[in-house]
Amino acid sequence: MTLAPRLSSHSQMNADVQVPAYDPVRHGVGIVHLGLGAFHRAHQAVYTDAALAAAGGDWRIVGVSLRSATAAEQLNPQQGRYTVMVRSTAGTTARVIAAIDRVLTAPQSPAEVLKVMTAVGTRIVSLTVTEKAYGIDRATQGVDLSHPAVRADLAAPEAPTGVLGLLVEALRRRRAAGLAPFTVLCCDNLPENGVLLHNGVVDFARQFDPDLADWIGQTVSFPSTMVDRITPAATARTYADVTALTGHQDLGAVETEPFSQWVIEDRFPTGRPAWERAGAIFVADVQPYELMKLRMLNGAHSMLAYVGGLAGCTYVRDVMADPALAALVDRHMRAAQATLPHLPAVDLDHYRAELLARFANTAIAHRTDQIAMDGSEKLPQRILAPALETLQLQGDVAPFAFAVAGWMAFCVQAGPGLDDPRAAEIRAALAPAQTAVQISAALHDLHAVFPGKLRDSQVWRKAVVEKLDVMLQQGGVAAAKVEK
Ligand code: CS2
Repeated sequence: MTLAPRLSSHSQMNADVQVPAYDPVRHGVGIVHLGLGAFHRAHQAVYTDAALAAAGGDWRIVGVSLRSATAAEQLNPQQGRYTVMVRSTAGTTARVIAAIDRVLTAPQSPAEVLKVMTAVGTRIVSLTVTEKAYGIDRATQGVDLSHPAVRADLAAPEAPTGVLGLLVEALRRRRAAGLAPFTVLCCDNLPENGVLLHNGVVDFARQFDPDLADWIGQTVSFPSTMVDRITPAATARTYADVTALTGHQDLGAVETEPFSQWVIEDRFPTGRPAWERAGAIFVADVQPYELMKLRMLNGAHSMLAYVGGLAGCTYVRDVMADPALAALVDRHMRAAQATLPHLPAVDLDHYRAELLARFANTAIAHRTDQIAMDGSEKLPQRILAPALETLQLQGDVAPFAFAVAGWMAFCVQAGPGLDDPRAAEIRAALAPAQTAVQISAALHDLHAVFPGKLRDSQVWRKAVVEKLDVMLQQGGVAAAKVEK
C-alpha cells in the first residue's frame, strides 16, 4: 500500500473536493489569530477564505498557538492548507482552505509573534483561546491577578506570553511606532466578549502604564461577536476519512457540521475582510444574539454533557437518542429561551428546533466530555445568569438547578480526573463534603463561579440539593427520569 501524499499548495485534489477559488500567494497577511484550534479552522478561517475568493484583499491569517507547537507542525509543512470535512446524514463533503499563511508558536518564537502583531499590514487580531485563557475577573472585569499568565506578564510586560500581555505589548509598540492600532476581535463564547476583553486589556495596561491604558481605551476597537459551529476534536477517523475523500494525508484537517453562524459588530476602523460575502451577519449590537446562543445552545450543551456523561453517553447524539434525556434538553432550551429579549430577526422556536436537530446529527461524534471540560468557566454565562434572572422573575428554576446539580455530581464523580482550571480548588472544597447539602454548599462557595444572589437564595439552593440528591443516590439516568 502506498501512503497518500501530504497535502500542500501543489496538491491536485480529487474532483469533488472544493479548492480555493483564488490564488493565496497574491494576498498579503492582514489578520493575526491567537488560538489556532479546530474551531478557528472550521469557522473564522472558512469565512475569510470565502471572503478572499469573493472580494480579495490582503487578509490572510498568521496563526499563533499560545502553548504547543502542534498546530505549527500540522499546518506549516502544508503551507497552511488544510481540509474542512462537513458531516451530515446526507453525506460528507471536503473543502480545502488556504486562508492561513503560516503558524507561529508563541513560546518558541516570541519575537516573531510580536513582530507580526506590530506589522503595518496587520489590521485585526482575532482570538479563540477558550474562556480560561484570558485572565479577566468576570465580576470586576479587571485583570485576575491570580491568573498565572497575567502574573508572569505583569512581571515582564515586554516579554509577554499570555493573551492580555501580548495584546498590550503589541499595542504599545504600535503606538510607539506611530502605527494605527489593530481591531481586537474576540471569538470566544463569553458574554459581551468585546466589552470584556476591552476592559481586561485596559486594566492590564493600567497596572504599569496608565497613559497607554487611556490610549487603548480611546482608540482601540473591540467589536463583540457571536460564533457558532459545532466542531468536535479531530480523531484518527477524521484523518482517515479526509485521506479517503481527498487522496491526501492532512494532519491539519478538521471535521464539523453543516451549520455555521457568525454575528459581528461592524466596528473595524482599519478595515476588514468582506465576511458578509461568506454569510457573516453584521449588526450594531451582538448582545441579544450572544445571549441566545450562550443560553440555548451552550447552556443545553453543558447540561447534557454533565447529565449525559453521568448516564454513560459518550456522544451528544447518544443523549439525543434517549427520549427522556432529549426531552430534558428541549426543556432546558425552553427555559433559556424564556429569559431572552425579543429579537425581531429571529424566530426562537425555529432556532430551538434547529438546535435539537443539530445536536441529534448522527454523522457527528461530539464527545460529551469535550463539552464538560472547564465547567467553572462556562457555567456562569451559560446557566447561572439565566437561572438568576428566572429566579428574580419568580419563574421555574428547576431546569437550571438540574443542570447545576449535574455539574456538581459530575465533579464528584470525576474526582482527580476533573478537567477544569479550578480543579484543585474544587477538589479541596469537595474533600470533606459527603451529602448533597454539603456538596452543594461547598461548590456554591466558589465565589468566582456563583453570583451571590444565587448562592443566597433558599429557593435555588433547595432545588439544586433535591436534584443532586437523586443524582448521587440513583445516578444520572434515574435522575433524568424523575424530571418532568
Ligand atoms: C461547546 C461549544 O465545548 C463546548 O463547551 O458547548 O464548543 C459549542 O460546540 C460551540 O460553541 C458551538 O458553536
